[in-house]
This record gives sequence, C-alpha cells and structure tokens, in this order.
Amino acid sequence: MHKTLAFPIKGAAAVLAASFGVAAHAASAAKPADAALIQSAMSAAPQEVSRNATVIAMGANGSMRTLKQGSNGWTCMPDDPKTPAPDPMCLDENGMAWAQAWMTHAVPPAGKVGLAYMLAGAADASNTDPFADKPATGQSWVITGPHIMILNAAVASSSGYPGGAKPDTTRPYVMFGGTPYAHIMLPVKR
Ligand SMILES: [Cu+2]
Repeated sequence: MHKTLAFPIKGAAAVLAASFGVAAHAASAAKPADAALIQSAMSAAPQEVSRNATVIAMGANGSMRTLKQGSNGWTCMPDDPKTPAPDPMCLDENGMAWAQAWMTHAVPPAGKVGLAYMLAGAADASNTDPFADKPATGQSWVITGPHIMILNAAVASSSGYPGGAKPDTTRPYVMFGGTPYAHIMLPVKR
C-alpha cells in the first residue's frame, strides 16, 4: 500500500456525488449535443490529426463557438445539417484563413496554400457559385466522396484540372474555378 491517498479520496468523492444525484464528471464532460458535434467534426480527418484539433461550431449568424480547444493548429467543424450529406471538415491554419475569407466574402490570402480534410465526403450547392446555399433551378447538389482540398486559387487554376457546373467528383476537379475561392478537390477513396 504505497499508493497516495488521492485515489481513495477521489473514489469517495465520486460515491458521495453519485449518492446526491450529482454527476461526478459534470464539470469536465461536454453536453451530449456538443459531444455529438465534436465526434462529427473529428470524423473529417485521420485520428492523428483530429485528436488534437480545435473543434468549433458555426452559429446561424456566422458566429463561432469553441467546443474543444486543440493544440496542433488544425480546426474541425461538424456536419452542416442544412446540406443533404455529411460534410464535416478539418482545416489547417492556412485553410482556416481561407475559410474565414470565404465566409466573410473577402479575398483569401494569395500567398498561402490551405489544406483540408473532408473524409466523410461533402455536399455542395454549386461547383461554380461560392455563395450558393441551394442548387440553382434545374441543378442538383454536387456530391463528393471522401476527399482532401488544396485551398489556393492560383494553385487550382494552374493545376489544369477541370471545373464547371457538373464535375466528375470521382476524380480530381476544381471547385469555384475562376473565383478567388477556386480550390482543388482530390478524392482519396471511393
Ligand atoms: Cu470543395
């Protein structure tokens, strides 16, 4: 019995808390809804990337709420339920700068190449209009399987990959070609 007293005391505290109907872990555990959001967000990237990533949720008004503070420079966000397929995403720091520019209709920093994982796939309202929130009349959602994204307009336009309204999403293609938000969509399995 060379263990410190910390363990039995912690155990006693847990028993006490339980007997008074208090969840012993209430202070540290995320709310169930938040836990589901975190799990969704982290499913976008390989575990080794998402484990130490920051997780944020986007509010209806474009506000952001941090659900998990990370340490590796990556940021993950959960599925957007307004689209018809799961589309959680993890972005590196350059990718976040790109995404923030996109969300505020600003021009992404030209000299930075952002990287992003979308290993759960994605549904996009348009492959040509960066700000569409639903497909144009007669068009359908652009559905892409698991992919990574290379977020830089100059890199996308010099890649030579095709874009257009109805891309073959099983092969590399350019999304939002000809705009400041052009990026390479690179399927990784199918
Ligand atoms: Cu994309």
